[in-house]
Amino acid sequence: MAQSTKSGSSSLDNQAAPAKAKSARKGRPVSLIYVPLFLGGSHRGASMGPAAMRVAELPERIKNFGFQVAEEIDIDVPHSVCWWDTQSHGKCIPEISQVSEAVADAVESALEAGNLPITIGGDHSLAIGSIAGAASYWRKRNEQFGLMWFDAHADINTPDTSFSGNVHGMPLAVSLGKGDPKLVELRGFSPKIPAKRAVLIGIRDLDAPERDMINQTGITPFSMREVDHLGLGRVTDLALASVGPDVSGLHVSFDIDVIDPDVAPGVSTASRGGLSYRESHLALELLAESDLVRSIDIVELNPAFDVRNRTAELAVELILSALGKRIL
Ligand SMILES: [Mn+2]
Repeated sequence: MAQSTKSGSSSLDNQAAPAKAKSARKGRPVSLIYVPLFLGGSHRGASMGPAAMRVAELPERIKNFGFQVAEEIDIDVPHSVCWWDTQSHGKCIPEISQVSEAVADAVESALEAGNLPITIGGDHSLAIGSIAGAASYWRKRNEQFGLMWFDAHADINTPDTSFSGNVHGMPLAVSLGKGDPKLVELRGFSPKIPAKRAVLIGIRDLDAPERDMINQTGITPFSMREVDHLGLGRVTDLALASVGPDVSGLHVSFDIDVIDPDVAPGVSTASRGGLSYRESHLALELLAESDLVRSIDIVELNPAFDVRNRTAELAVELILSALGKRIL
């Protein structure tokens, strides 16, 4: 069974106070949820993502920025033989469903506690769980939330359309209510979010069935063409307008492969022509300024393809931008 182990804040509090610690910010305490999930992709190195983020001192950097790290949770991922099954149209679905339950529990509990859950991958199939947890939280309050999905890919395949059978190409479809019932029906309701409150940003590498699916579902896409044409600042403003004025919060699902591989080489499925270093920061700075970000995924870090951990260090910096770090 997928289990989670919690380490409370006490061990963190015992560390020496950093010399340059700023006064506490008014932001919510952070829950770090580490998910070394690799079962949704083709590259086992994604399982090392959470460790690389710790090597890049993620919790320390968050505390130095003035936020409390309320908890660090490690989600167990089974080392299943399913991963070698190349024939399946939906690889490891029972195992990913099990992990998704644990991720959903952790994210929902963090939100209930008034914390900001940041889920660290691991492959993008973990968003099935994190979005289920966030959706469950907002649903109980009868409030709406928006979904900002940053990715080179659309992740909107289903077992019927996928060429690879890899579930990390399916989590957006699942969240919109399409795909294997074991994933779609998590938490007993579907869809987790209506397409009109979800946007895709930075896409550039799509399968033909994914184009149909984008049209069919009505999700709002901002491809790299729009980013090039309008600039990422304008695209982010349009994305915020698109999810509607009545959302109480945002879930940000940030696939690091949305960034250009020259800047972020440590990902499993690199695609040229992505966001620049500054564009990736700007998007998260602007979302932080909206004051709506309530849950975050940072996914697809693959240290096996990284260069001296620089992609992990970039991912840590991006999290700080999402928490409100700015140039001035
Ligand atoms: Mn993705």
